[in-house]
Amino acid sequence: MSGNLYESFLDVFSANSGAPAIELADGTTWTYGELTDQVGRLARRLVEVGVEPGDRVAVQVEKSPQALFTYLACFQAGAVYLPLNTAYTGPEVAYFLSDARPRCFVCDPRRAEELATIAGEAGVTSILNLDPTGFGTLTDGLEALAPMTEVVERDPDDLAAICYTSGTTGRSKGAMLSHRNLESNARTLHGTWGFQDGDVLLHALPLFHVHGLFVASNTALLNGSKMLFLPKFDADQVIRLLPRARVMMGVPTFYVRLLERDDFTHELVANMRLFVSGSAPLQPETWRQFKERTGFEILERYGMTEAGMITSNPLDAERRPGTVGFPLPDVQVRVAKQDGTVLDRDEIGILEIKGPNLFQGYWNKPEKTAEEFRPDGFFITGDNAKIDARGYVHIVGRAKDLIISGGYNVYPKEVELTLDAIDGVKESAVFGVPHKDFGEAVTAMVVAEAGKENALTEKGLIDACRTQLAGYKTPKRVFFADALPRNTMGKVQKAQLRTDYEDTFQGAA
Ligand code: MCA
Ligand code: AMP
Repeated sequence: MSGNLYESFLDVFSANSGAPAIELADGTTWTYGELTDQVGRLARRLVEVGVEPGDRVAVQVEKSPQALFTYLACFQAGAVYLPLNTAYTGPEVAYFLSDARPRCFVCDPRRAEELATIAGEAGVTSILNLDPTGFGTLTDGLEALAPMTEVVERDPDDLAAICYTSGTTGRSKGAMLSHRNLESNARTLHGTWGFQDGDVLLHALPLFHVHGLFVASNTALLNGSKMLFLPKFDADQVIRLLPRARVMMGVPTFYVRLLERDDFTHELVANMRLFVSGSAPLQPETWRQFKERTGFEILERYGMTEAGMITSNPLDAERRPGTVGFPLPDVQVRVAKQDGTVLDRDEIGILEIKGPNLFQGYWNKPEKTAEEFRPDGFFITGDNAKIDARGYVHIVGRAKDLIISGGYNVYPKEVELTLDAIDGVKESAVFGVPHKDFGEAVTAMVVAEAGKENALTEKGLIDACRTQLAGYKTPKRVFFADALPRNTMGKVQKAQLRTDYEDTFQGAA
């Protein structure tokens, strides 16, 4: 057996071939046998269009069973899966494709014309498409293809996926994840969260980030579980399906939105076993309200694209709100100062981590990779943390200048560069302020060039950003000032801006 993660999945799939793998809201179901067949045909299609082992396959499509099959087909064909958020605009996609140089790009047919030009310019030789209902040039004529039955041999350290994560400099970096990284994390989570026969996962997360793909899907696949598959989070649909589910994973916004509903009740979740939250801090208040309403203690865990999951509150011991629990069994964590001095319990510093889940570095960026690792192999997460006397990890803030909105990361620098490039903008500062629904909301302060003050409007700047940036990165509000608040060193005082504008979205849903 090689190190290809798909071989491990196949063992489970063949043992469960008659069992349901995916069920859509309208009841359409694929068994594990049908899933295996579809994945084999898609792997054949990828090979047919010239994909070779180690080639990147970039995919920017809406969530569908076929999108999940394509992900698995990449593994079977020995390719490297490169998921892209469907919110990314043309200019953003252009950057990812020119950086990663994929052999094949699968896009949404509704954007095929725009994206085919971009992909062509980036040197992509095979451009296919897939719509939200599973049709497109990727799947055309699939039934006539013989399913690939073999799994391309891969070393455990070979790349399985590249996931882009934005960076402090404004440029996204491709985190390279190996088959070992994904497999170790999936097995660890499967065990730690007690996956068992009969578990049904309510899957409402997007498929193009670590949470929905490697955490939710991989654990369910390893368990041979059924996934109730929603194209996106929709409180009505979640409420309708919860009585048939056993496990749900979500970002805090999911839980905030459910609690707003009067029909989200104790009785509705009688069949549930586990609710997991992550990607952004879950407010202790939300945790308490959820427990009061349902009797369930949400299990909060912590992770990042570069390492998958790192810590988790326990399944069978006390889950502590406001903490992210203990390091996963095969993961080491420590808290250190900027200079690398390791700190004691209860002292606040930057969390550093090491384990089989830790990525192989940033694609094409060896210097950036080197900067973020200690000589003994620990990775510097950029999250401020402390480990308390009982060993629970608390994330207490971020050393990196990062906004997390509804579970999506936004690096202010990228938004500032976009604003600064707009005619009439002298400079800008982008910061996050509290938002009831999204946790934090992207907000900007802009200084106009002399004489151009009247040419700039809030709406004009937001619209201009939207042509360049994904919607979730686009500022929800823009304020104007004569100068940015700076300290004596000339550094923009973002903490000051966050405090000054903290009430901007008060009451916003
Ligand atoms: C959508 N919009 C947002 C967000 N999502 N604005 C700010 N933050 C967001 N997260 C904007 C759109 O641009 C649009 O704006 C408007 O909201 C409606 O869009 P729609 O897609 O209908 O929004 P929604 O359905 O309400 O989506 C909110 C959501 C979604 C359900 C919270 O964003 C979501 O599923 N988030 C999950 C993210 C995730 O999976 N993160 C994991 C990353 P306009 O109308 O103005 O254009 S992995 C990770 O972080 C690590 C590894 C970890 O630990 O998990
Ligand atoms: P990403 O770059 O999308 O992988 O996001 C990773 C970042 O999300 C981490 O570095 C943390 O800042 C944040 N994060 C993930 N889970 C949690 C959590 N449970 N509590 C606080 N922050 C979290």
